[in-house]
Amino acid sequence: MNTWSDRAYALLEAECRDRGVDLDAAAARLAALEVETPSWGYADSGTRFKVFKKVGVPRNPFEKIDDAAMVHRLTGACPSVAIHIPWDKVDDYHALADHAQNQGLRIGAVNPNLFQDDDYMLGSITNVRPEIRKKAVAHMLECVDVMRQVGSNVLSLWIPDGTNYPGQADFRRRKHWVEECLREVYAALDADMRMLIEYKFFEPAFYHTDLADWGLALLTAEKLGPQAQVLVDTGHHAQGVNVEHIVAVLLDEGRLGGFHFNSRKYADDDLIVGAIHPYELFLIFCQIIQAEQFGDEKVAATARSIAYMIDQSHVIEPKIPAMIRSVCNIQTQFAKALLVPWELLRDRQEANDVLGAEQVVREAFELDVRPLLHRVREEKGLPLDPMQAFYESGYQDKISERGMGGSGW
Ligand code: PSV
Ligand code: MN
Repeated sequence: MNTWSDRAYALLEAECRDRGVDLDAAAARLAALEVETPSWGYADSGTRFKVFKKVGVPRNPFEKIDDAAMVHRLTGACPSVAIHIPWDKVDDYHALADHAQNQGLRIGAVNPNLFQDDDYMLGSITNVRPEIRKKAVAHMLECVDVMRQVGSNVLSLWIPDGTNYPGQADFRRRKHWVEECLREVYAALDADMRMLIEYKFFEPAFYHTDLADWGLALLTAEKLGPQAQVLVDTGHHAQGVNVEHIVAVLLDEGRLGGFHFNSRKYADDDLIVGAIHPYELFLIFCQIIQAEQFGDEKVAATARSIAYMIDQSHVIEPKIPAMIRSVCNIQTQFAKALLVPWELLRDRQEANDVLGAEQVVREAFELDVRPLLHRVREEKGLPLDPMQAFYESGYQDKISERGMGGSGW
């Protein structure tokens, strides 16, 4: 360790000792944290106004995996990559999985795409035309088959369906179609596969969406069975919604399956995780760590099986550094949540000490956890500063040879 880290670590150690927090246990849990990166985060993407083409962007799914592998080499925390079909459609999925494995990666969640086909303009699994609903189901079944070929056990579903105007469609009929179609897909899952259901209250539809919120996603998951769980995308809530409360409820019900992390200021902005509301991210992790450590068997098991995934689209940012920054920001807030003195917090809650309890949580957020991150990286033989290591690696120059404008939406 360098001298600054040594001094800062000693300070952190003293603070943890004072609060009765086990720093070694925190380091071990932090070292085990895995965050999945999305293949589409390495590709060209944009807003509805413009897709900016970039030099060095992957030209195919294999090159997206190369970039994801680079992020894993530098952070040691991203051993899997999510794919989106058909964006990542290839002739030979075994070859894609082998390519990942050769670089120390595995394929993670498989994401069907029900939002880019002309047929889906008025809905996919809620379309009033049965042949379109059938087509959407067939696509999801194709994705289950892809899962088998690449060795994935997470089917990650986002259903973009909704309406723009009152009267446009019948809510209850559509609700039945959602259940009917997803039941068919659920029935095709192998025993070790999970279906994660993502909700979003707006966009592309603006009057209503069929899976608008965690309540609807949970209701649907419960109707399907134990292999169905809810996925929380941090960008998919109205302003001011208490996401950590949703997380706590879903954990308690054993139905929190995964996250799509990103940051938002206004809507589903897909910015770098932790860039806009780091305290919210920390408070989400607080709920999870508390559930891991103090939840009953079901709750603790649910917390330990959460699929942590990033869902970002980089429009103006250089894509690989943006991903590394996101991973580091996740590690930072996760580390802080690991340092909350839970027993002290419980004492203050029992005493109805409002400000005392708030202080316990806030002070963990205010800790400087950089030396803890350094310790974990050093123990894993990783660069202490993955961003700096990327800039010094020459990788960006190497991928410039790919030229301008790779694969995008
Ligand atoms: C929808 O906004 C979403 O969050 C879903 O997860 C999609 O699969 C993803 O974005 C596409 O970028
Ligand atoms: Mn998402």
